[in-house]
Amino acid sequence: MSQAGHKTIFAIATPPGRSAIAVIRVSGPLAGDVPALFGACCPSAGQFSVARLVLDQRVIDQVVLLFMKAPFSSTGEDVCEIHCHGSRAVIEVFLARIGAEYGFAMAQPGEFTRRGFMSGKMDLSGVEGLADLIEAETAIQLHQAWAQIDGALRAPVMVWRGELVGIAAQLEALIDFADEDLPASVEGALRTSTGDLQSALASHLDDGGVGELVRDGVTITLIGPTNAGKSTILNALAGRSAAIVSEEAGTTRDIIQIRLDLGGVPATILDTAGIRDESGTIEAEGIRRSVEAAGFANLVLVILDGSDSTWPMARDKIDQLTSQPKFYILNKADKGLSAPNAAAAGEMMSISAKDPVDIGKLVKKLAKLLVPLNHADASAIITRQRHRQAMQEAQDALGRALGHDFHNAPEMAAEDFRVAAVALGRITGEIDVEELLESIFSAFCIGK
Ligand SMILES: Nc1nc2c(ncn2[C@@H]2O[C@H](COP(=O)(O)OP(=O)(O)OP(=O)(O)O)[C@@H](O)[C@H]2O)c(=O)[nH]1
Ligand SMILES: [Mg+2]
Repeated sequence: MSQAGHKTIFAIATPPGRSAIAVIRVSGPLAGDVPALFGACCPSAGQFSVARLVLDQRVIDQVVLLFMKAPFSSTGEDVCEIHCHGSRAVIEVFLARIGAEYGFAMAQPGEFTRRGFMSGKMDLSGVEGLADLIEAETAIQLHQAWAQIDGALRAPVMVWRGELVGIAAQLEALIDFADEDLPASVEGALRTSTGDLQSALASHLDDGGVGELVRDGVTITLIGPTNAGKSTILNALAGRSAAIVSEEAGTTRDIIQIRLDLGGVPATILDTAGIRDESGTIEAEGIRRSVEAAGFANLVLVILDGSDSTWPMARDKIDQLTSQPKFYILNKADKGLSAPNAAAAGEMMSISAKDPVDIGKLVKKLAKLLVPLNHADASAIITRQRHRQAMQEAQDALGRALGHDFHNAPEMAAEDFRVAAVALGRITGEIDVEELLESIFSAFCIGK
């Protein structure tokens, strides 16, 4: 893309505030002129230099300057970076001086990435991968983000799309020769290719949603009768005293939340008010919130006092409150398990919240329950709902295409192949890209 007509944009690329180093990034046709604004020479393309930047004959900072020539930069434009000391005053002076120069404008959030996308440096799934990388909290999230950036989804989608366009073109050619018979071998080959495509799409669609799970994280709500040990378990999982624990029933009222890395999947764990009948207004509101929190959890962890013989009744009561997937913990195993005959092995686990070994086992169990096939290993290529929708749309269109008579209605089949190709094109951003860009680019707000 030509650089002409573009403003040169600039922004601080590191988080605001004091830091050892801050980076000011400039991209556009005038990027190479920035060092001269401060009495320094621009380094050669692909090189760096150390320079004292001066304004009104006074040193502002000693910096490292980097220069990348179009198109060999992340935006595809000339890019100059100033690595300065992370002092508010230094940054302020640099930004003010650059902003005062004709042809320069402060970058909008995500504008560097947008320019990279527009210049063809990245496809839409790559831009999403970059946004995911910035948001990543666990190692598996970052591996998944890098797989996206490196084309784990883009590469197969481009191949499938190319094949679909090819099949549609062959069918369209037949429309002009309607009277001639389509040789059986050609139709057979087209149907086989379509079947192979369907299998490829199906194998990825049938991934148990693990990519979205790794990206979005999961919510686990602890719920149970008062005094069962919910807050004790939350604290043990957090490794700190996040919630008040006491032998008084009805201690927790508000929802308390912690974050946990569950085998690479980021999890939000919610501790809630204990469920009981006789309670005051405030506690009743707490209980209402508990049930509400259970309603949006990926997993409800029902905590019961296993040493109390009434736990089977308590379990039945909780079962009435929510229909979300549940797993049951019989806590206080150190005091001896009461009513052992009522325990169902598969969906229950007995622990002592005070035993770190048991807590370790619980973490493992949760990771297993929440990560389908236990393979949160960043191998899934579908990481967003929109990828899944587009691939499902393509899959449905292929099913319809195969239902047509290639001899008598090639145009109908060709149309369905085109619909499938368009659906896949949305994944990489070749089609319908504008409405998606704003939401994705809003992730790139660092330093704004
Ligand atoms: N012996 C034993 N005591 C436990 C265990 N877990 C919790 N407790 C004790 O049980 C009491 C209640 O624990 P909490 O964690 O406050 O229980 P809770 O379910 O959060 O209670 P509410 O917030 O009132 O609903 C405290 O005295 C804990 O020390 C356990 O595994 N073994
Ligand atoms: Mg509590």
